[in-house]
Amino acid sequence: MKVVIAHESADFDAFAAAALATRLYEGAVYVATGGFGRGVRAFATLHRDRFHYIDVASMDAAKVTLAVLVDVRRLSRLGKVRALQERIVRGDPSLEVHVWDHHAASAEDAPATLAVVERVGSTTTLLLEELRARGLEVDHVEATLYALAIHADTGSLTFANTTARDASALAWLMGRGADLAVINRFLDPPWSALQRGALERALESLTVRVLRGARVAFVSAEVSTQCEGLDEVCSELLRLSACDALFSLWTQGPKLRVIARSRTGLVDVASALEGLGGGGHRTAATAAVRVESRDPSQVIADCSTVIEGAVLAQRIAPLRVSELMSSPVHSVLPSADLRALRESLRQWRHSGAPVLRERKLVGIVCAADLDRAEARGDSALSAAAIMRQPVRTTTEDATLEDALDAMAKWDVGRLLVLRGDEVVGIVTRVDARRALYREDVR
Ligand SMILES: [Mn+2]
Repeated sequence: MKVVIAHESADFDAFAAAALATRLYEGAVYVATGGFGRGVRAFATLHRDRFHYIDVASMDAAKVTLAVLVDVRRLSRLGKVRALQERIVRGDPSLEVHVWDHHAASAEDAPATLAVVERVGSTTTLLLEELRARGLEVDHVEATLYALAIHADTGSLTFANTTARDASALAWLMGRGADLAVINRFLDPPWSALQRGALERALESLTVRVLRGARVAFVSAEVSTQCEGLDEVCSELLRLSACDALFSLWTQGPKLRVIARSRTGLVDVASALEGLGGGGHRTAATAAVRVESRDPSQVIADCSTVIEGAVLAQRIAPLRVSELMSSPVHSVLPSADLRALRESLRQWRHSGAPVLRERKLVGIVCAADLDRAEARGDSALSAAAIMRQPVRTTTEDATLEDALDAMAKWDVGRLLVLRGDEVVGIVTRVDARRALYREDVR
């Protein structure tokens, strides 16, 4: 017997990769080992005659000769396959193990006879490349599932893990008739009343702490055991909180489920949940804690303390204005005449300069204003006559985000950096852009 196994609570990438594997391995059957995610189950039910799977109870682990693991190789995520897992771990010579995966390596990865592991956005991309290399085709229903998987795992090609290979695979599938209406229906299904209730109660509990310069939100609420899709609720809460990271703690039956999201990866939420036995990615992680006979609010308080301690132990270092700014700053006196001003800007190769009177910032002049003054024939004027006010300023310990917000808010491309009254630097749109595009900063 040849089996395909994806991870438990299979997402679209796992489900699609399993479907692809059954095409690449003739006679292999997908064994659903640990349930499906919210949208996946609805899709799987509707397409069961197209994308077959059997329940784990129908698999005789002793008879398996080939196990193809897709979108997973961490043994603890295989689901309810203890007997098969035991054969994998002991390296049973009568069992071949093939792995197709895109996750980071872990200490508990299954030993494999063949492993195709690459850091692309979705495992579906890897298997689809193999299918195409063999000259095989897909119809519009298959194309829809595989496209759905790539959309789901790459955030429609916007997540940091996305590669050009995922985009090519998606383009190919669109050419094969991947149906956008069906994709949209399953990719972002409407929320249930339980999810909306969870969101509302969690929002009421929202608290924000500044930990090592990062804004970290905590929410907690009790939810019914019927409530699915708390991961979506958590992502929405992060967006609404406008924080760098959010930890949501849900009392659900006998368990406390912790779901965390990090907006930019500044806070590593996977490592923050390690102390609770959880894990995941830098930007998305989960943990489950048994509440048992303890007071749930005490468990929430204890877990929050563990998380906060773990975040404080991280080397979180948002980029500061002090690292971006140019210093010292060339400045001009209010009395500088325009010809001297132009000559200075040319020499410094700057398009503007602050105007200082007795070392106090009184205005800013820029080449464009100089051009206008000269065009009007006002070249006899001084810097004081054409300088602009107020001058927009920031401080050395402001973050890149603060600087970007300030530039956008005031529609300026330069911020003078002040320490008390003293001008200690200047940060420009070019500096900010260089940091944003991660060119030679640090
Ligand atoms: Mn995946």
